[in-house]
Parts: sequence; C-alpha cells; structure tokens
Amino acid sequence: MKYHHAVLLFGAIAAVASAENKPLRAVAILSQSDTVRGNVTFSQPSCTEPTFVEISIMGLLPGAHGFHIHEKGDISGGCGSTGSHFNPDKLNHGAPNDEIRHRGDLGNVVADSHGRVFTSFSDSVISLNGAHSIIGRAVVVHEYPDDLGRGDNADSRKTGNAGGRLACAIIGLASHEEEEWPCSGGGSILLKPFSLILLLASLIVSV
Ligand SMILES: [Cu+2]
Ligand SMILES: [Zn+2]
Repeated sequence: MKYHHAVLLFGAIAAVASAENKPLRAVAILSQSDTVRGNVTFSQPSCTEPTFVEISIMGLLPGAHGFHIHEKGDISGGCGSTGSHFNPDKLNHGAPNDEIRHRGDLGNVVADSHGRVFTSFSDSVISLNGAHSIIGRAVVVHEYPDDLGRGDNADSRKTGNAGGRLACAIIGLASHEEEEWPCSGGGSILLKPFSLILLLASLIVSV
C-alpha cells in the first residue's frame, strides 16, 4: 500500500470513528424554587442512539412527580414561560414507552422518603441533535404525578394532570469536544457515507 493511500485510509477510518464515538452531552440545573434543587444530565453516544438521562433532585415531597421536557428554554417569567410539553409531532400526551406520546414525555420521577431522586434511564425519543433536539428547551418537575394519559379527563391527554411546576431548568450544551457539534446540520448523515466512500475508494486504489 502506497503511503498516501495509507494516509487516506487512516483519515477515513478516523472520520468514521470520530462520528461514532463522540458523545453529545447536555446539562440542566434546576432553578425557580426555594426548596427543590438538582440537576439533570443528558448524554447521547452518537447521533442516532438513545439518550441517557441521569437525574439528581432534592427537596421534593415523597412520591411521584411529573417530569417533562417543555418546548421553550425560557424562564424569564419562571417555569410558566417554558410553554407546553415539547410536542413537535402534535401527538397526545402519554407514557415514555407509549407509541403515542409527546417527545417531552419522560413520565415521573419518584422521590424517596427524604424527598430525593437519584435515577437514570435511556430514552429513544428525545435527542440532543437534529431538527427536534431538546437543547435550549427546558426540564420541568411537577407538583403531582403524571397520569401518563390514562386519566378520565381531556387534560390527561394534554398534560397528564401533573399540576403546578415546582422547578425547571434550561437544557444547555455540555460537550467536552472542541470540534464542531457532530450532528448539527445533518452532519451525521453526510459525514458517514462520505467517510465510507473515502474508505472504499482508498481500499480500491490500494489493491
Ligand atoms: Cu411538564
Ligand atoms: Zn406530555
């Protein structure tokens, strides 16, 4: 294999690898409450994989509390200005595992007897990239349990009857990478086939 072919091959492998192995990260620090404190971190191993959510909250009343992504990262008027549940697909409210749900429907967090939540889960509907990224939107923790759309009134299919907004947080970028945000502008769609073509071309040239 000639030197420049090897360089081309290495470059193509590196480009594919970097697109695959660069996790996207975001963080949200709860505010707008005198009692509820906490943070939520989001990480997505690649552009299309599920997003891993880690939640740490203190100061809640014991029991279940609705937990959602709301559409706006605007807390200028408190948690009330974060809008409705993030719902670009215009579907009914539901549970995280339901086919029909708002993108922002993450169900409930359950506080222990000390009012603390330490939990984590993966969600394949929310994403940190693409047209419906949750970056710049808000996390909201509610007063009451989310009935997950199973209630016997119309609001159940809109809000889950989760009541008031106890605390909220704007979801911000927390990536350690200095390079361009890998999936923005459909980068993942363009980059990977391009890299693969480059890889194939270099292999063909080198034989
Ligand atoms: Cu909500
Ligand atoms: Zn909802």
